[in-house]
Amino acid sequence: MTPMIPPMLDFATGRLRGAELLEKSTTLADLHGLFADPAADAEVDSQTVLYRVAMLPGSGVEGDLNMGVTHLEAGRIGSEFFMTRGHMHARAEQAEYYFGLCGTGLLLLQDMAGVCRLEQVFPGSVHHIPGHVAHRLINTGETRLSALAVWPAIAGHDYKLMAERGFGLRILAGEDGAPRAVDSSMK
Ligand code: PAN
Ligand code: ZN
Repeated sequence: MTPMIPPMLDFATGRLRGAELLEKSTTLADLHGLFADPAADAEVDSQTVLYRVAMLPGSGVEGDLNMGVTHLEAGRIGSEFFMTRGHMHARAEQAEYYFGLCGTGLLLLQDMAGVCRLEQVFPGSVHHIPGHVAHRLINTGETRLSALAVWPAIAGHDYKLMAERGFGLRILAGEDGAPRAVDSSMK
């Protein structure tokens, strides 16, 4: 019997290979209204791809797991660093793991009470995202940020909840370009 060659993940670059991947790109236009500065948003080509997710096709059945790699580009809209849309799981109790592969950034976590915390993302970082916690990746570095995610196939994505509530923190570049967390209600 010849052992099969499974799909492969290059941990240095986040590149997934060897399977028919599902790929989704998210452009600035898809994230319309998410960034704090509409004038800065309007200055950037709306078709700019901010991030891509490459996923192994999952069966979707209860008990199965999905895995995907998010590649989030480096850049800013005004002073605000590129970020993912962010979501709560549709089955909110379902947890997830993120693993930093390359680049540097932050994982913004927000619970149902609106309490936020940040974790540093870097090659080798491990992030447990409990159930009932919304999550968003932010690239604060100068190169692409790639992170592996593993989550239950039944979790689903609820984007509406966080579109309505908003995340309580924004990550902006200071005068020196270094990231700082700012209360979203402050201008
Ligand atoms: C990730 C995210 C991915 C893209 O795979 O879906 O980083 O972020 P948005 O889904 O918020 O656009 C995950 O958390 N899956 O559950
Ligand atoms: Zn998730």
